[in-house]
Amino acid sequence: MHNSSNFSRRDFLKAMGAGALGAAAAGWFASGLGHGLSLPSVQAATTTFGLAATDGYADVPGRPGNPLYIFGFIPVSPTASVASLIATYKGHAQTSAPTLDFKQDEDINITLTNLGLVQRPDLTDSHTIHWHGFDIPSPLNDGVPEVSVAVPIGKQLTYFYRPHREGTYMWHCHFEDVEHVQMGMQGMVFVRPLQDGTTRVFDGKTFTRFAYNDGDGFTGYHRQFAILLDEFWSTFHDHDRDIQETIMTDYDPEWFLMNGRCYPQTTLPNDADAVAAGRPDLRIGTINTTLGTTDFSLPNSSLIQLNPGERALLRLSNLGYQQDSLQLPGIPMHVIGQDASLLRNGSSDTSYWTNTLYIGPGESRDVLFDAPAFDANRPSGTDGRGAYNVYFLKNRDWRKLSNNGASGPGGMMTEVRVYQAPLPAQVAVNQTFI
Ligand SMILES: [Cu+2]
Repeated sequence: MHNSSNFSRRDFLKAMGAGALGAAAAGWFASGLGHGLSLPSVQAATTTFGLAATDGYADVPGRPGNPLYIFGFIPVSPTASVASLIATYKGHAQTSAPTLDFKQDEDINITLTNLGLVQRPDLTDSHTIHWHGFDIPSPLNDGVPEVSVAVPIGKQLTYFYRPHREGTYMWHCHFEDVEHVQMGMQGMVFVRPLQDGTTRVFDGKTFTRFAYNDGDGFTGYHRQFAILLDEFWSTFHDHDRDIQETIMTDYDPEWFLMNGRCYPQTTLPNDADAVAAGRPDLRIGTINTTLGTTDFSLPNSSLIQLNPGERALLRLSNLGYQQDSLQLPGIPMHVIGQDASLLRNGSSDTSYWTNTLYIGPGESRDVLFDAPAFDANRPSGTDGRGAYNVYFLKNRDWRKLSNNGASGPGGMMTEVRVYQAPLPAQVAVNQTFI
């Protein structure tokens, strides 16, 4: 902790207006529904919600019976006591973290509670929330512990935000950040533009939702999907479990992730247990070997479900330590945003069409693409929504399409499914229909 002697944490909370907590609507979580929170249908002017930080385990394909030790953030009630949160959630981490979806100029209160670690009671690390790429007026809310404060075990801190710039970002813990990010303390955050809710016609399509305040519907979309790219390196996770040091320059990850999962986990629904989906070999509900419980430790789907002709917005961020290149064979990609900036300014349009998208660590991209017509002659599949055509959004590096040498395709890949029968309207980002 870096508390100064004349400004206590209590003063800080008072200054942040923590007394208003609980008076406003709950946050709009894209996922984590299995933890008991529901999706409110209305965005309030002030959004208040809670996150808890702890450890847990995640099953990864190609390593049966030996889940990876992880750290993570889970969505919790912002008004629950520390004691009740510890009793309920300690040791039940998830990764990736809940996707945070806000509107421009909205006030946001996030209460972070540090529950401590079950597997490593000796490790007394604090945690923080860092919104990567944002202009933050006060370092107190930026989560860099060396220049502000962090949350010790058993304590709570309320962060305050009012994001003024729309776009796609990412967030993570900044305490021992190379370690905590690799261990799983990372997620997507994006800011929807004030233009949302207005109607624009562009390219002959009618839009009410947009990636940016573009003025004319240039960034309009019908469905949006936020996908966080990352890698898992077993050495780091095993060493953290076993109280050993790791030499980070030996970084050699075996799992390449979208929203914390490897293909084909990536195509399973949000929060679903793969056992229930008929694929017990792909458990995303993990047996917690320490607590003897089942955790939904990989809750966030990357499945992209579309109706023919719909325009999709892909919000991509990379919090791994390697550059990635993504391809979507059969569908051209229009890159309209980079690092939360619209690639157009007046008559200067630097957006581009590509079949290979490059994205480095700490970077984000906004990509639009149109779902093709349904074609009964294309290779297809069938799920609970009926027949679909499948397109693969995948890393172009074949070494990142494997799950630690297990047979079959794996790694950083997901499916774009274009359905014959109409899907319901999308209410939440990354919503899955089963
Ligand atoms: Cu942390």
